[in-house]
Amino acid sequence: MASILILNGPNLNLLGTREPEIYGHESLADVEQLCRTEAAQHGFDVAFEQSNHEGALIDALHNARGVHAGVVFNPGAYTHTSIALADAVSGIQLPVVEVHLSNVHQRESFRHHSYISPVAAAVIVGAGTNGYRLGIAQLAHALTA
Ligand code: CA2
Repeated sequence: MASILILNGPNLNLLGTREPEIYGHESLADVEQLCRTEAAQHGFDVAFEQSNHEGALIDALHNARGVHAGVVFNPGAYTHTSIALADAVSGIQLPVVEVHLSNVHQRESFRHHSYISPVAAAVIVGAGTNGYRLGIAQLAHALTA
Protein backbone atom coordinates (compact mmCIF):
# COMPACT_ATOMS: atom_id res chain seq x y z
CA MET A 1 0.00 0.00 0.00
CA ALA A 2 1.34 3.49 -0.87
CA SER A 3 2.14 5.65 2.13
CA ILE A 4 2.20 9.29 3.19
CA LEU A 5 4.71 10.74 5.65
CA ILE A 6 3.21 13.09 8.24
CA LEU A 7 6.11 15.18 9.50
CA ASN A 8 5.91 17.62 12.43
CA GLY A 9 8.51 20.12 13.52
CA PRO A 10 9.63 21.76 16.76
CA ASN A 11 7.41 21.94 19.81
CA LEU A 12 4.50 20.15 18.18
CA ASN A 13 5.12 17.30 20.64
CA LEU A 14 3.61 19.74 23.21
CA LEU A 15 0.29 19.88 21.38
CA GLY A 16 -2.65 19.68 23.77
CA THR A 17 -0.59 20.56 26.85
CA ARG A 18 -0.84 24.39 26.67
CA GLU A 19 -1.98 27.30 24.49
CA PRO A 20 -5.27 25.52 23.63
CA GLU A 21 -6.74 28.86 22.49
CA ILE A 22 -4.24 28.80 19.61
CA TYR A 23 -3.56 25.10 19.01
CA GLY A 24 -6.63 23.34 20.42
CA HIS A 25 -6.95 20.54 22.94
CA GLU A 26 -5.89 17.56 20.85
CA SER A 27 -2.52 15.92 21.41
CA LEU A 28 -0.05 14.85 18.72
CA ALA A 29 -1.16 11.26 19.38
CA ASP A 30 -4.72 12.36 18.55
CA VAL A 31 -3.42 13.93 15.33
CA GLU A 32 -1.66 10.67 14.45
CA GLN A 33 -4.90 8.75 14.93
CA LEU A 34 -6.95 11.11 12.76
CA CYS A 35 -4.24 10.98 10.07
CA ARG A 36 -4.30 7.16 10.06
CA THR A 37 -8.10 7.15 9.76
CA GLU A 38 -8.14 9.75 6.96
CA ALA A 39 -5.32 8.10 5.01
CA ALA A 40 -6.98 4.67 5.24
CA GLN A 41 -10.14 6.16 3.73
CA HIS A 42 -8.05 7.13 0.70
CA GLY A 43 -6.19 3.81 0.56
CA PHE A 44 -2.90 5.11 1.98
CA ASP A 45 -0.74 3.98 4.86
CA VAL A 46 0.85 6.57 7.18
CA ALA A 47 4.26 7.09 8.76
CA PHE A 48 4.19 9.67 11.54
CA GLU A 49 7.31 11.55 12.72
CA GLN A 50 8.11 14.58 14.86
CA SER A 51 11.43 16.23 15.60
CA ASN A 52 12.61 19.37 17.37
CA HIS A 53 15.80 19.37 15.26
CA GLU A 54 16.16 21.02 11.86
CA GLY A 55 18.71 18.48 10.57
CA ALA A 56 16.54 15.55 11.63
CA LEU A 57 13.61 17.04 9.70
CA ILE A 58 15.87 17.41 6.63
CA ASP A 59 16.94 13.76 7.01
CA ALA A 60 13.30 12.68 7.32
CA LEU A 61 12.46 14.51 4.08
CA HIS A 62 15.45 12.96 2.28
CA ASN A 63 14.55 9.50 3.59
CA ALA A 64 11.01 9.88 2.25
CA ARG A 65 12.33 9.52 -1.31
CA GLY A 66 11.48 6.12 -2.74
CA VAL A 67 9.52 5.23 0.42
CA HIS A 68 6.55 7.60 0.59
CA ALA A 69 4.32 9.01 -2.14
CA GLY A 70 4.07 12.44 -0.52
CA VAL A 71 4.45 14.41 2.70
CA VAL A 72 2.15 16.43 4.93
CA PHE A 73 4.53 18.78 6.72
CA ASN A 74 4.05 21.16 9.63
CA PRO A 75 7.52 22.70 9.96
CA GLY A 76 6.55 24.68 13.09
CA ALA A 77 8.62 27.81 13.63
CA TYR A 78 11.25 26.62 11.12
CA THR A 79 8.64 27.63 8.51
CA HIS A 80 9.68 31.22 9.07
CA THR A 81 13.44 30.73 9.28
CA SER A 82 14.70 27.72 7.36
CA ILE A 83 16.07 27.97 3.84
CA ALA A 84 17.61 24.53 4.46
CA LEU A 85 14.18 22.94 4.94
CA ALA A 86 12.86 24.73 1.85
CA ASP A 87 15.83 23.34 -0.14
CA ALA A 88 15.06 19.85 1.18
CA VAL A 89 11.38 20.14 0.20
CA SER A 90 12.25 21.26 -3.32
CA GLY A 91 15.08 18.69 -3.56
CA ILE A 92 13.12 15.53 -2.84
CA GLN A 93 10.76 15.92 -5.78
CA LEU A 94 7.79 14.61 -3.82
CA PRO A 95 4.55 16.55 -3.30
CA VAL A 96 4.69 18.24 0.09
CA VAL A 97 1.59 19.85 1.60
CA GLU A 98 2.43 22.50 4.20
CA VAL A 99 0.01 22.54 7.14
CA HIS A 100 -0.34 24.99 10.03
CA LEU A 101 -2.84 24.53 12.82
CA SER A 102 -3.20 28.24 13.44
CA ASN A 103 -3.95 30.96 10.90
CA VAL A 104 -0.41 32.34 10.84
CA HIS A 105 -1.64 35.41 8.92
CA GLN A 106 -3.74 36.50 11.90
CA ARG A 107 -0.72 36.31 14.20
CA GLU A 108 2.60 38.16 14.62
CA SER A 109 4.08 39.55 11.40
CA PHE A 110 7.14 37.26 11.70
CA ARG A 111 4.78 34.31 11.13
CA HIS A 112 3.41 35.76 7.88
CA HIS A 113 6.37 34.70 5.78
CA SER A 114 7.01 31.05 4.95
CA TYR A 115 10.16 29.77 3.24
CA ILE A 116 8.26 26.52 2.62
CA SER A 117 5.14 27.84 0.82
CA PRO A 118 6.87 28.66 -2.51
CA VAL A 119 8.06 25.04 -2.81
CA ALA A 120 4.97 23.34 -1.33
CA ALA A 121 2.37 21.62 -3.51
CA ALA A 122 -0.39 23.17 -1.37
CA VAL A 123 -0.69 25.18 1.84
CA ILE A 124 -3.37 24.80 4.54
CA VAL A 125 -3.51 27.24 7.46
CA GLY A 126 -5.95 27.90 10.27
CA ALA A 127 -8.03 24.72 10.01
CA GLY A 128 -6.72 23.28 13.29
CA THR A 129 -6.09 19.54 13.32
CA ASN A 130 -8.56 19.20 10.44
CA GLY A 131 -5.78 20.72 8.33
CA TYR A 132 -3.96 17.38 8.48
CA ARG A 133 -7.09 15.63 7.15
CA LEU A 134 -7.34 18.20 4.36
CA GLY A 135 -3.64 17.79 3.58
CA ILE A 136 -3.97 14.02 3.28
CA ALA A 137 -7.10 14.35 1.13
CA GLN A 138 -5.33 16.83 -1.15
CA LEU A 139 -2.27 14.59 -1.50
CA ALA A 140 -4.46 11.57 -2.23
CA HIS A 141 -6.33 13.60 -4.83
CA ALA A 142 -3.12 14.81 -6.48
CA LEU A 143 -1.50 11.37 -6.40
CA THR A 144 -4.46 9.53 -7.88
CA ALA A 145 -5.58 12.16 -10.42
O1 CA2 B 1 0.18 26.90 13.50
C1 CA2 B 1 1.08 26.06 13.37
O2 CA2 B 1 0.86 24.88 13.13
C2 CA2 B 1 2.54 26.48 13.59
O3 CA2 B 1 3.34 25.76 12.66
C3 CA2 B 1 2.88 26.10 15.00
C4 CA2 B 1 4.27 26.56 15.43
C5 CA2 B 1 4.45 28.05 15.15
O4 CA2 B 1 5.78 28.44 15.46
C6 CA2 B 1 4.15 28.38 13.69
O5 CA2 B 1 4.29 29.78 13.52
C7 CA2 B 1 2.74 27.96 13.33
C8 CA2 B 1 4.47 26.34 16.93
C9 CA2 B 1 4.24 24.95 17.37
C10 CA2 B 1 4.22 24.96 18.86
O6 CA2 B 1 3.19 24.10 19.27
C11 CA2 B 1 2.81 24.16 20.58
C12 CA2 B 1 1.66 23.51 20.89
C13 CA2 B 1 1.19 23.53 22.17
C14 CA2 B 1 1.90 24.18 23.16
C15 CA2 B 1 3.06 24.84 22.83
C16 CA2 B 1 3.54 24.82 21.54
